[in-house]
Amino acid sequence: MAPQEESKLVTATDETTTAPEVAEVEASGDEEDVDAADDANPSGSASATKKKKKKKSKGKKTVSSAVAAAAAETLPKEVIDDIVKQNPALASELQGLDENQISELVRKMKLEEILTGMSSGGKNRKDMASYKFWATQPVSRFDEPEVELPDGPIRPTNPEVVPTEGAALLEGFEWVTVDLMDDAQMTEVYDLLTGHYVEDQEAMFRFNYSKSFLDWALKAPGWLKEWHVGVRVVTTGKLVAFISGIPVNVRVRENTIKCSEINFLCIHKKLRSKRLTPVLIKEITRRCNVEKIWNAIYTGGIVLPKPISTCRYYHRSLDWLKLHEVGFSPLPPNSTKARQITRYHLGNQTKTKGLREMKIEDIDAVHELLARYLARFDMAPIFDKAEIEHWFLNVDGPGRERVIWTYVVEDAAGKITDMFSFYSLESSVIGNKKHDTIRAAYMFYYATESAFTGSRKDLRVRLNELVADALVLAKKFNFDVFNGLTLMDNALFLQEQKFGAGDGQLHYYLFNWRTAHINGGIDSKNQPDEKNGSGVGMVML
Ligand code: MYA
Repeated sequence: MAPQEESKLVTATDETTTAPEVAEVEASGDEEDVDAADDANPSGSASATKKKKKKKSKGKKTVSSAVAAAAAETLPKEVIDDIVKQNPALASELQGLDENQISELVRKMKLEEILTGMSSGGKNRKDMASYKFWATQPVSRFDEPEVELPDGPIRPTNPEVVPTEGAALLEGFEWVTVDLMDDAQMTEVYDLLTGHYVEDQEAMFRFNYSKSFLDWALKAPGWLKEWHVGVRVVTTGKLVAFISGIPVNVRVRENTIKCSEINFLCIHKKLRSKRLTPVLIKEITRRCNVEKIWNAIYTGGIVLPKPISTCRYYHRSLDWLKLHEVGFSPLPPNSTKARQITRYHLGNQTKTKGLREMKIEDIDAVHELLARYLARFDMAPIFDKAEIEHWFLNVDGPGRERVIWTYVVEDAAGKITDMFSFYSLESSVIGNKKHDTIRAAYMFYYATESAFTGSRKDLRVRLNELVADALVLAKKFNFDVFNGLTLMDNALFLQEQKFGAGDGQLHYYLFNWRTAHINGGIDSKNQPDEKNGSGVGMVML
């Protein structure tokens, strides 16, 4: 699982911020040991160009044809203006074009293109060849013919040709397998990510995954030490790059694929734009292939060839004033601080009868309920019981910070009818005098019998009850904001529970697996798609 890219509220309406995206910022601090590596160029060509990819997608299959047709042909001008306004990624791509050019471009775009900020024929248009590395990889392409191919691998696999050793790195660097059972090495990964991992576009916030979080995320059942890959400077031993995988079974429509879930790709700021990323990706691919794993799932805030789905970030303020003070939540022009604080006020009591924390005895029931619930989506993990225990039950211990909160609802007959969970992920606030962190709770998995016993309206009502309680609990545990995406059935509660749109999107990718585009839960106006929901049932950390 892997969520990516810091997002913050957008200003359009009463409640919003701006969204997360990969930001490559100037190198800062912590530089002494990597200076020797300044000229490192592991793949032979260095490009210092600051790139932000927004590409044309020629998806062979698109989302609901009605919506796509509307987006492509029939949108009136005011709707087009609205689409551009609601979608910061697209707006930034269209800067500098006149009104007619914008209308023309947006009319020609498919929904999935609008959502990723990719325009068909605009100034951002780039062909596949411009992705020097990704054009060589077994991933779906933007320039594929619009014919429907069956789901399946893109490239045949051949265990005979898997190299037994990693490709040579440039002199001065070496591959290492990071031993995360060793606290000192875990601290090195933590330090690298804390200083150099994902930031928002304006470099105001940076994800700060705690060591407890990394322990949880990187030691999931079946984890392999060899999939925790590092690059060190030979002379100093300094860890300057990292990429990881964990094993996961993912169902994509009717196929279940044994995958690695790739996450925490990070390169020290002093080593950016030196083409080290392709080398890291090839090495983790090799190590997966050694284990006979030929497919992967990953997410990112940037557009690469080619998203199978795109979700949008939403944020529910819990401590509006703090979020405002750090620049996360702007004050809407038609509001006051006092009104904003009142708007986001929450009581301190949950309301759902039978709600309690999940216990070890609930594993079977949660496993069964969640499996049925996730079967409703086009793409979802297939968890076994060990994974349910790992992902949902909090592990206490000396020096461990709490990462996961899971609640179940037990009815009068002792049956588990609902469950929900959220995890904790702090962000460092960069350069703010008053606050140095934001404590964010992220919506994780949930499930409810209401999906099977009633109408979509009943499901909506139940999810709103559950999420209202989740917000109360998150507030009680001192979180400042509750984040979610437009995946699963989130479109049914985001607006009612006062989540505001973020300025970030999360793109989902599959390596070596072809499938049609999956609905990310946003409609042609980049708003939660209450009617169709999302086909994404996979939450990435
Ligand atoms: S997403 C989180 C990514 N991490 C960050 O954003 C942290 C902060 N940023 C950094 O550390 C660097 O900026 C990174 C790029 C490392 C992101 N995913 O080395 P370069 C391509 C994939 O000169 P840098 C996560 O963890 C780019 O298009 N590719 O670039 C999931 C270009 O290729 P092309 C990316 O800026 C990771 C090339 O790299 C990404 O110095 C999933 C340039 O390399 C990205 N996020 O460093 C990885 N960013 O020429 C894929 C840039 O083609 C896994 N690039 O355009 C694939 C499956 C593998 C396993 C398969 C098993 C079978």
